[in-house]
Amino acid sequence: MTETPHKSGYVAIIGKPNAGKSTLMNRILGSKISITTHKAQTTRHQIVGIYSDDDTQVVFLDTPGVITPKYELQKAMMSTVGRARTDSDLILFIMDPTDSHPTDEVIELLKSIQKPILLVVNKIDTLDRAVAGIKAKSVEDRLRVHSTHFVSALNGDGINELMQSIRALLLPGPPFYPKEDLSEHPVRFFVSELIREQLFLRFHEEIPYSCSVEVISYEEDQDIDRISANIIVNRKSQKGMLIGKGGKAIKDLGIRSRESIEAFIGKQVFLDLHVKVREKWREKENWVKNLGY
Ligand SMILES: Nc1nc2c(ncn2[C@@H]2O[C@H](COP(=O)(O)OP(=O)(O)OP(=O)(O)O)[C@@H](O)[C@H]2O)c(=O)[nH]1
Ligand SMILES: [Mg+2]
Repeated sequence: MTETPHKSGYVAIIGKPNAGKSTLMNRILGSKISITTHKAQTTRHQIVGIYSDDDTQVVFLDTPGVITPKYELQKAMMSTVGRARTDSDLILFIMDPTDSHPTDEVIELLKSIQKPILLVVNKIDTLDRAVAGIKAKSVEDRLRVHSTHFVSALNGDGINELMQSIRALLLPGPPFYPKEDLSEHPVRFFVSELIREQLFLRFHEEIPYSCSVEVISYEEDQDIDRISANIIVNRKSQKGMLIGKGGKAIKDLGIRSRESIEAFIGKQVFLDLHVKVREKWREKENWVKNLGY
């Protein structure tokens, strides 16, 4: 019997905002590593998600949705996409066939790339396969793709087949991370992301896009982790909206965030939230850098 060699590689997940990139990565890993919401531009960083089995390790790079950047934060987000595109061995181009806006920016970003691009048509649970096929064709006509896959990141349809195709394209190589690792970010990072997820779920219009979350301290006690975090807003008027009447909004945000952090780390949490104003932080390069983007 010949032994199959161990394979490994980096796979970038790239696509428009809201296409389901983070949902897809979480589905493949079977674990919520990257936050997901119904709002566009949820993901702001490169989120590493590590898939391992006996003879494979795939390091997925989830990325922010591709847009034409308007302010410094978005510019930093697009540099992140560019880095993932460069650092990966192959690319998953995730598209949402129910999105009526063109995919021009993604095609532009990927058209000169000399590595395999797998077109992943997501959300097939929501529309007719033939319609999805027509949408896929419109991309295939403009971009050289290695293969096209129809999946539902939400219910898992087509995910095993997609993984088989990814595996087939990987080169023999050792694992980069211990096999039990799922990611590489510190707990503080996940905490700030889970708070940001609640901001996206609970606030509207400009608010979630104007906030950043900074974990100020993290103390581990035997039975409880004590976490203090600042929510940075872009304008003074947003502070009042975040706090709400009699502090109700921030209190509710704190409860929901604490619950999701507790579910993530499997331990009781005391969460202390404060709102800070950094006038126009999104537009200032030093602040954007300072806040970890
Ligand atoms: N019906 C359906 N909804 C999906 C599917 N995949 C993702 N979604 C939904 O699409 C929305 C966006 O999902 P995300 O995973 O946050 O999308 P994203 O591409 O990471 O978005 P950004 O981080 O903003 O670029 C969420 O409401 C998901 O639940 C799918 O296969 N079917
Ligand atoms: Mg995302």
